[in-house]
Amino acid sequence: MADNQKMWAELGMNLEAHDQLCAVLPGAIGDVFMSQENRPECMDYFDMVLADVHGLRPAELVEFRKSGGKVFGTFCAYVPDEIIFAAGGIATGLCAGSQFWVPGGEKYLPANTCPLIKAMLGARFEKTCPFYRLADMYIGENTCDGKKKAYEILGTDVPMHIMDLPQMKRDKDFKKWADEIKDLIAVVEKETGNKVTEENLAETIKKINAKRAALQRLYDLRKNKNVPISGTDVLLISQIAYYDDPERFATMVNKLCDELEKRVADGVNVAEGKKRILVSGTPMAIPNWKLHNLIETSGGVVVCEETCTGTRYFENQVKEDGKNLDEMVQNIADRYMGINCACFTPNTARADDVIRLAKEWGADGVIDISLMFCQTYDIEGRSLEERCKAEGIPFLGIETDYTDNDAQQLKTRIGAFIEILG
Ligand code: BJ8
Repeated sequence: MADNQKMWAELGMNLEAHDQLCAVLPGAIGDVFMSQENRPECMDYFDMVLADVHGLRPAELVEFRKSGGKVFGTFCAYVPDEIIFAAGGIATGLCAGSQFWVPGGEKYLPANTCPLIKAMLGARFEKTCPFYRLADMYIGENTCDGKKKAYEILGTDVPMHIMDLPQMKRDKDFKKWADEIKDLIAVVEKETGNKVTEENLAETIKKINAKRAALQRLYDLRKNKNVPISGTDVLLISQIAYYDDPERFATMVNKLCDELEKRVADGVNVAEGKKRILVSGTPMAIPNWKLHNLIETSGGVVVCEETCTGTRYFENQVKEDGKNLDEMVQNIADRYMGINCACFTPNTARADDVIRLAKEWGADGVIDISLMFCQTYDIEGRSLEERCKAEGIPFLGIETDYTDNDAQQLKTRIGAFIEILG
């Protein structure tokens, strides 16, 4: 802890404010995670990472920087980690899921902005997140309007590169995204002083694919009638995926999956008598566990997430058959353009995904979440509801933020929804 304090001070953090943030974490971990019964033993690793979330990984990244390495902060599932790692850099997620950072963000943004975006700015400008402090460069992306404008403000304080994400999926958009990835290559090469080559890119494509495969394996285990792990625990793992070392992360997830396979064989079920819920919608950045906690303490179990802290992050591999840099980049572009975010139009494929996932994971109902003031997901929620209803899948739409102000009301609504699932 003393070492952490020294590191945080050297990173120029506001230690007093940061102490306040750290003070609430143990209680939250106890309430949300430790109160669960019959957790898999291999959750130990992820619990440890969480307990020292601002210490362990930041210390590794600080050491990496001391040896000349460059760290790139990212905010979106479309930014291809493969490129950053191929250039010898490290990519780390900078998603912000705590209400603690929201008031800080409101100093720069209108109050009616999505809490995720406000928290991003609060985390940076209030100097209370080591990841935000240590990243040498941020890689943003043109997705929703709020993020776009927030990146302009972040860019006044930290080097930023913005990727221009196409918002349609025509052939020319796939090519355009490949061009954007080539621009990213030039940016990270300049920052790191290293070249992206066919050899190192082929290696990182395999490495990130292995991480995706581990997550897919974990998710597939939740298809079982006996659910071997809670949705809350899997959400934590999906959040950690954004910033842990990819190889170590894949190893630990696979180790957990070995244990879960045994649990399934032994008939262990952490959700006896509970209703199976598919969660869809906006991402839940760490430490946003609000919805999962409400569902899983109201008679439900989350068996799958169609979110960027869920299937959108890991479904579909990058093809490994690229014979030269151009082909490899196009393969990367094709995989990422397969993500169905609500910032695209038309985006009917996302509803197809939700229906497919609900069927494959045997969900009794879908709970769709939109972070407050997220127009694209909120608007899409309506057509999603129609599609689900047409398929006979019960649907509940929720709009919420990071506060607990609506927790009681949501618990009542979620409880009532789960009850009608029979
Ligand atoms: S690929 S979901 S990570 S853009 S919730 S900030 S959309 S107003 S996060 Fe996202 Fe990439 Fe899409 Fe995924 Fe804006 Fe909506 Fe806020 Fe959002």
